[in-house]
Amino acid sequence: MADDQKALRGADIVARSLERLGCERIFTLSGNHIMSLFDAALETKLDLVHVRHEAAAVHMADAWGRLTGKPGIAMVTGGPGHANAVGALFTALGAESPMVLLSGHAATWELGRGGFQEIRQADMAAPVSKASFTATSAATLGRDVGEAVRIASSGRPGPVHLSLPSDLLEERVESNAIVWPAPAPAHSPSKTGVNALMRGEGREGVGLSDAVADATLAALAAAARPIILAPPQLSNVSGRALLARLEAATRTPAVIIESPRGIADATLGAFSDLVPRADLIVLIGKALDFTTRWLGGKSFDPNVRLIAIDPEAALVERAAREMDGRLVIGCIADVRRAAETLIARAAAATPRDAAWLAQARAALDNRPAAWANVVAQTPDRLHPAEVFRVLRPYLERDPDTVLICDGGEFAQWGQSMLPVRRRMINGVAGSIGGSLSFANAARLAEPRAPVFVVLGDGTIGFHLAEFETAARRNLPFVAILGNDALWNAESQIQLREYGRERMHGCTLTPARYDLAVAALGGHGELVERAAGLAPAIERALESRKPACINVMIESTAAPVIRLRG
Ligand SMILES: Cc1ncc(C[n+]2csc(CCOP(=O)(O)OP(=O)(O)O)c2C)c(N)n1
Ligand SMILES: [Mg+2]
Repeated sequence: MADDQKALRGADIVARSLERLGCERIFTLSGNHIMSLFDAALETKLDLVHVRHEAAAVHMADAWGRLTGKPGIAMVTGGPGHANAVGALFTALGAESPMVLLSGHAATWELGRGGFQEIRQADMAAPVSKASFTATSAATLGRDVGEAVRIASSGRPGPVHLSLPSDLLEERVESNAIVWPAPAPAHSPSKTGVNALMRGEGREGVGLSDAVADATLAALAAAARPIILAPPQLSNVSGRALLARLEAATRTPAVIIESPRGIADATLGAFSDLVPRADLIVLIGKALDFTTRWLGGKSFDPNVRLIAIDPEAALVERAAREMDGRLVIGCIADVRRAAETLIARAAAATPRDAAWLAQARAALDNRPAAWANVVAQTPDRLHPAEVFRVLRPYLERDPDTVLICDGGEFAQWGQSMLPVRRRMINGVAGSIGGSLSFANAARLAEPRAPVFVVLGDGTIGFHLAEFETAARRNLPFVAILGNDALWNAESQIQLREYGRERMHGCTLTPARYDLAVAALGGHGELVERAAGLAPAIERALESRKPACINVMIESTAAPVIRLRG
């Protein structure tokens, strides 16, 4: 029956609004408060991908947003389901990932009366969301969903939470009273709706004026050793391509800061040794924060100057405060539009000498020669470098391969030694555990090219059951598990800070995760020698199942790459 002939439930309005906004699938886990939404989805083309923990649904929506650029949608039940989901929003927030968490919620008439699973959900999600709100009327549910999707992908992208009280989902609304969402924009939107300053301008996002672009280019030209730092939101294929064009146009190294290790990210080679020589830093959408060490300490020249271009006025103001007179230009602008303007205006400028850029690229590409030959000193164990030397050619076979790296010491080796074209890492949040969910979402977004995951044995325990989701949904990927029977990253801190005799609370058993994965319907391999790894990868790929290669590794600290010494 057509929409205009029959009153619709609030749940139908939500489901149809998502469809109108171009959403294809929802990552979810069932619960009393959202069964009306499961029912409503039957009347749409929406694919419900249901998972084994609410945090996994959020991680999948996060990965979907990062990979496709379109907001990923997670849907969980109220109370405990919402509480489980909230923790994972922290990762999406750090990664600047466009995604929406829809949470079921106690009925409005129950609120304040001790309703079933009643809790202040919007308050709970607020610190880890870009916006967090609760629907208040059935008729406007569609507009609320539209607003959530719009905010998630505007300005600095990020997670948005919307709670949906169960009575509003059940309520019927006459078709002429329904407020549908505005249709999704044709391009990735660049508007910055959460910023009051920009709302005031009444424009679809803010570009960089020619005058500010030219002043920025002039400052770059006058600097001897400038560096451009870019945000996680550019770490996808289109963002990296844009940044490469900006680097070429300005002949200035342009680097994404997407790891909690910041400028010392092992992906960036010996970059941290180059940074103290910089005399001008241009932050284009990158927050001045711990990852950039606030441009202070030994990592930076005390006279280094800053240009801050950011979609959020508050971050430009923060940069001005932190820099105490050394902020030479501060400007509110959309990141991609600003980069495009700089590229266009740079064409008219005299190109700077390419020597500094060449030095910077050499530092970024720097990897110790010893890594080509290093082998484990322990029998029946592999050194992480041995693992990634074997894995690398498999990644390079197909340019569309997706690489997912979790946190921990083993995964840092992977981040450092494997190519980055289409890669997701845990990100600035520094949280571990999302990678198996990322892999499931990546496989749904990329049905053909291989998906590889690199993670540690501590981390795999967070969402091991997602192998069941993968097997049930027929989502093959290959997880390379570095098993050192240790939470090694934390163990390394104990060794460094408190001494060998005070190391405790971080050991695990060399558990057979490969057998667990096989029991969940996947493919498992145990590898104890380097020669066994390539055949195991071949068999894992051939199995066309979600696979876990449990590689017994020597416990090794994360790599540190220096230009000297
Ligand atoms: C959600 C979350 N919990 C805890 C930590 C702290 N943490 C970071 S790395 C790590 C150890 C990871 O161990 P494993 O996965 O085995 O990797 P390894 O370091 O041993 O290679 C821990 C506990 C974190 N970053 N995020
Ligand atoms: Mg470990």
